[in-house]
Amino acid sequence: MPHSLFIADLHLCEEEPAITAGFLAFLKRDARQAEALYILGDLFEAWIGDDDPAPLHAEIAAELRTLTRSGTPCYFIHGNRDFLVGKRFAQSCGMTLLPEEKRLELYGKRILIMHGDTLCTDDKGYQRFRHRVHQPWLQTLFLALPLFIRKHIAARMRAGSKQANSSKDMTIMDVNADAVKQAMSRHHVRCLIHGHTHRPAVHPLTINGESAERLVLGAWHTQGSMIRVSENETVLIFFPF
Ligand code: LP5
Ligand code: MN
Repeated sequence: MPHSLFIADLHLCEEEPAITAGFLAFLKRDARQAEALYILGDLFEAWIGDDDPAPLHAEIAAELRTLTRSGTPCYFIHGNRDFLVGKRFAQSCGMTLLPEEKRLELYGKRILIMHGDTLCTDDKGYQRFRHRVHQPWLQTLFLALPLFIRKHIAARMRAGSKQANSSKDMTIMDVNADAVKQAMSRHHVRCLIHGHTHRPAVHPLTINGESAERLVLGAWHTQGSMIRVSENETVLIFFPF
């Protein structure tokens, strides 16, 4: 049955080889059989520029290139950890960068996809932080810094984020119900797929009096998580690495 796959929040890094191995197996097994693969952000734990020579990045690019050359197109939406993934890296993977909100028409269904961080509007501290680091001039300045300084800044930000999160209420870090409804109404969809919150679930909703659903992808900590969309189903799946 023709289908497309969606994943997010793998947080790939050198320190977690089991997750990388799980992703590479997923690319060879599941993704090959899909009509398209959509990566909805936070593929990497942290991205500080396409010029970072980390061997992990080259390995992932080579495997994604193999997938895209074999005939499965791959699309990428930035996450809050890898919003600096650029055209150069995307090109080396053969994948297409999408805007932060994208409406798809798949198998007769309209589906909105995004990373999910923009829906967390109650997290004012994060939204302020996001607004700052998304300023093009600041990104250009950051990318012009030597790699070791960028690594240092990224580590400081990660530490700052961990500290801030430890004192934040759990509900603040989830999506805001009105933000969800507004985004879905804006794009005229009854299905939304996103990641970011690491709270995998299928939430039934009512949007403008019509039944709708929000599917949340899981993070790849100890198992993989994907959503498969075909003509017959839209389903959240977990699988071992
Ligand atoms: O990522 P996670 O799961 O910990 O929490 C997120 C939000 N945090 C972030 C920050 C990222 O983790 C940092 C990633 C950096 C990698 C790329 C570097 C590129 C730099 C480019 C500069 C132009 O996204 C967190 C949310 C949580 O999700 C749930 O939604 O709450 O938000 C925060 O924690 C934001 C805080 O409220 C404030 C941020 C403190 C940052 C401290 C900055 C220190 C800067 C030092 C510079 C020298
Ligand atoms: Mn995220």
